[in-house]
Order: sequence, then C-alpha cells, then structure tokens
Amino acid sequence: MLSKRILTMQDLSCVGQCSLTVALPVLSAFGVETCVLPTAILSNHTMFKEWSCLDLTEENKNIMKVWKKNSFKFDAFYLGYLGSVHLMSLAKECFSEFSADGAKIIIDPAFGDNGALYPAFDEKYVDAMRDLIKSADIILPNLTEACFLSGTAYEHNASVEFAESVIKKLSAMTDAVIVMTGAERGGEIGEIIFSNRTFSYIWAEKLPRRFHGTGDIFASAFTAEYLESGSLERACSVAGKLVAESIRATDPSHGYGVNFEYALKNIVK
Ligand code: PXL
Repeated sequence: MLSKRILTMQDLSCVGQCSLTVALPVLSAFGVETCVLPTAILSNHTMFKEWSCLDLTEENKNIMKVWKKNSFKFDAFYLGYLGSVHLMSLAKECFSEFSADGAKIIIDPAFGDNGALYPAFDEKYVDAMRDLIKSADIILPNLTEACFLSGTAYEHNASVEFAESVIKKLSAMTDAVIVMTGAERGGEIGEIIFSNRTFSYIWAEKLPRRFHGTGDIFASAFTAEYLESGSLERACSVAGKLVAESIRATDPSHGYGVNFEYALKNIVK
C-alpha cells in the first residue's frame, strides 16, 4: 500500500508532549510517511513558567531552497503551532512550491485556549492566521481560536448554538471545512463539523480532567485518519478516542501532557 507523504510544520518543544513530539509518533503509528519543517525550537512548551525559543524562519528558507532543487512534493500539509508571523508566509510558499496534485492543507491554528491567546502570541499573529486559513482545505480551531479569528467575544460554558454562530461567521472568511474541536454539550465533548454549509457532530463522554497537548494529539490523528479514509466523521471519532484513551492513562500529577504513548502502544499491539 502506498502511504501518503505529508509535511507537518510546527515547533519542536524539547520538554512537554505537544507539537512535533506528538505529531511524529502519532502520524507514524497511523502509517503516514511524515516529513517535518520545524518552525522553532523551544526549551519546553509555553505553559511552563519559563521557556526559550529559537525561531527557525531563516533556516526554514534554506531548507526550502534545497527542497525546490530536489523537486520534493507532498500529498498533504498539516500545520500546528508555528511560532511567528514570518512563518505564515513561508507556509504559503510551501503550499505553492511543494504540493502534489490534489494536496490537502489542514491547519490547526494552535494559538489559544480557554478564551486567551498562548503567551507568545498577539493580535498580529491572529491577523496573519486569518489570512493563512484562506488557503486551507480543513481548519481545526477550538472555540477560543474561532472567536479570535472571527472577531467574536469568547463565552465560557458556551452553548452549541453559540459555537455554531461563531463557525458561521468564520465560514465567511474561508472556504475551508471547519472542524471545531473541544465543543461541549451537557456532559459531552466533541467536534462540530461545518462542511457544505451543513453541521454534523461527534460527541463522546467528557472526562473530568483537562491536559495540555490534547489538541495536538487530536489534530495529528485526525489528519492521518482523514488522509486514509476521506471521512471527516470517522477522523473525528478515531482521533477523539485516542485523546480519551490518552487522558485515561495519565496520572493527574503528570504536568507535561498526556500519556498518549501508552494509548499508541495499544494501537500498535
Ligand atoms: O499544544 C500547543 C502548543 C504547541 N507548542 C507550544 C506551545 C503550545 C501551547 O501552549 O506552547 C510551544
């Protein structure tokens, strides 16, 4: 079986399970050949008190120059936490230079949660992401990101109706399919999918604990499963199950991310 070759662009956080340290193992376990453009190297993710960050924009330009000479092409692009505005124009250049026929572009905006931007970001980052998502086939915002992108005031404990109104506003800004992650309904958590002007939903039991990095596990598994099956619903359901299993396997005192390694081991078995 020929596997899809994808390019993922996101940071490498040396400690804390997120971005590339999640994307690579998850995509590999799902059988997807994965190439990387590491956008920045951080000492650890930015939910820790201190972090260092080396922006790799300049080296990414060198890498891309060589890739052009080698005529590399990718069947899909999966973008997560990039780190700076410059990287968004590089991402657009990647799409135009390195797309195989029919290549899909999947973007997780990955700039905020719980109504706030991650510490390294500001409105300029949101503006640039607003432009970048115009190139996407699928975007995977959570409610916070959808609110920032669409210019809507965030509501805590938002209803499904509110989330849908934000998604509709966002859909005026991009033709991409919108998969809102981490939506809530009563005791359930799931995704609201907006495709062909129609909503569909995947719900599962909401576990009482929240951990950092679950969005990256979701986006990675979603990407792999979507490329394989072409089904948005199936991709959401498979990815949601992996996140739930990872949370169940995590000790509450573990502050680095979730124990997705344990869940992956079971998939491989
Ligand atoms: O999980 C998203 C993420 C990725 N990379 C870095 C982060 C975060 C969220 O805070 O800080 C560096």
